[in-house]
Amino acid sequence: MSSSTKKFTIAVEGNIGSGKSTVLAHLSKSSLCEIIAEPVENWTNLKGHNILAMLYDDPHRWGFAFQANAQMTLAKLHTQTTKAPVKVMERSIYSARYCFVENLYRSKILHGAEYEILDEWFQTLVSGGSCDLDLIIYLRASPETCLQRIQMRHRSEEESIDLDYLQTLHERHEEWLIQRNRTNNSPPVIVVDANQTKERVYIDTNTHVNNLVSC
Ligand code: DCP
Repeated sequence: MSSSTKKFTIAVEGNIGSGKSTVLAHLSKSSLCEIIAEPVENWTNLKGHNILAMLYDDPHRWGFAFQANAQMTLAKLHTQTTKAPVKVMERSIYSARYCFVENLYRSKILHGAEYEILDEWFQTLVSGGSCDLDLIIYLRASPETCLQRIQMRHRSEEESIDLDYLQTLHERHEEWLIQRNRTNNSPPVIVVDANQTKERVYIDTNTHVNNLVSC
């Protein structure tokens, strides 16, 4: 396939509040990119149930159900085709597994049996190759910066998020994307300093998308 017709899939990853949505809104202006937004609307209104709020209210009760649903909705988005050369996803099934499921398990919120069920499901969903990525752009921000941004945007479900939670999620992202503890079939990772102004983050991200398409 020539470079002009080849298609690419990128996932934009990073902690809660790292700025993924604003980067995606910016990339949506490029004719190269088609954006697949994270299904937060599905999570705040699953046939009338706000499972994101339920998760934060009672993570022991709802952690498994929330993550099972997140895995399924993300797996569907991975199979979605696009016309533009670059499909840009907000998060992926991989961060659901390696950051959120892992974090809930290590915090003893998910039971070992629930963790194994989610993992087996995950392995099955990714085994066929339909969730493969060509590149991950990691918006790397300090947990303190993320907390400030979360507090500024006032998403009502997220009022209970504190620095400790963001710190542990940050560690999961670092293990996965910097220490590369999950090496099997991992795509290249580009790190963007997301503590910078959003204008600088846009410039850096655009450069990486253009480089991917032109190489
Ligand atoms: N979430 C979760 N488990 C997942 C995925 C997301 O608990 N597998 C939660 C964390 C947040 C909300 O869903 O409360 C959305 O988180 P994201 O970081 O995916 O999206 P944001 O909109 O917060 O990202 P950003 O602020 O970077 O735009």
